[in-house]
Amino acid sequence: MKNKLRYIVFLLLSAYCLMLAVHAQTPTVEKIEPPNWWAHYSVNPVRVLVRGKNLTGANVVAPSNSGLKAYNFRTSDNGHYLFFDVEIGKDAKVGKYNLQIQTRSGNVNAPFEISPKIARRNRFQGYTPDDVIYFLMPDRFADGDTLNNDPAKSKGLYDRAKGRHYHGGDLQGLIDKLPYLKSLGVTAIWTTPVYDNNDKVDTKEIYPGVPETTGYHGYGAVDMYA
Ligand SMILES: [Ca+2]
Ligand SMILES: [Ca+2]
Repeated sequence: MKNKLRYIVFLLLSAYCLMLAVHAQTPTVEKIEPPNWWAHYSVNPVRVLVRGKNLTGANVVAPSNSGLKAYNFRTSDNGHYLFFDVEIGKDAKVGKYNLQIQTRSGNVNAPFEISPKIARRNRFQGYTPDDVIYFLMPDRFADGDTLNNDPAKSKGLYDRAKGRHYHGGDLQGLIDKLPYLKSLGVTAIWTTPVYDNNDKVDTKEIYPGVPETTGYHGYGAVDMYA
């Protein structure tokens, strides 16, 4: 009787351990980039990157009614990155869909949206040799909104006493100064990147006498779609 009880406990423990092992390998999704693409866009298919865990050997299946097709799956050796192409069919309808990521240890959904085509008229304009281009760094050009100077998620990176910390400039400042730029004869503006940059102090890009820098210049993007 005692042996039988031991055997049952052993079986239960084994089953529990197996369950934990399978659960530990279940794929997860942290981020999908880009999170959307446009119907009838000239760039098609679009290359998509999923960041997550346990993505090794993944296939991606698009919903049958979506008009989307996923193929060319490739994962990094550590299973944290999955690349694939999404083709948006001519009949694909605008809307929010779930792409199902399938691995041998389980499935997980990644949201993906088809957005309406954006009209070109009055939205996009190139430049010519006749343009006068003004290059500026938004953080250093003009502070049009002091409320955004020291965001909670990157507290302390704003410090006007430090040469390579954020100084508070923003797009509102640039908008406020458009009449000034126009008065100079400027017809086009080139800014340094305005993507979300690292929320921590940069201890790698350092200069003599400057032990800490930040992404105030915009060239340390961590999220192209924030
Ligand atoms: Ca500001
Ligand atoms: Ca940031």
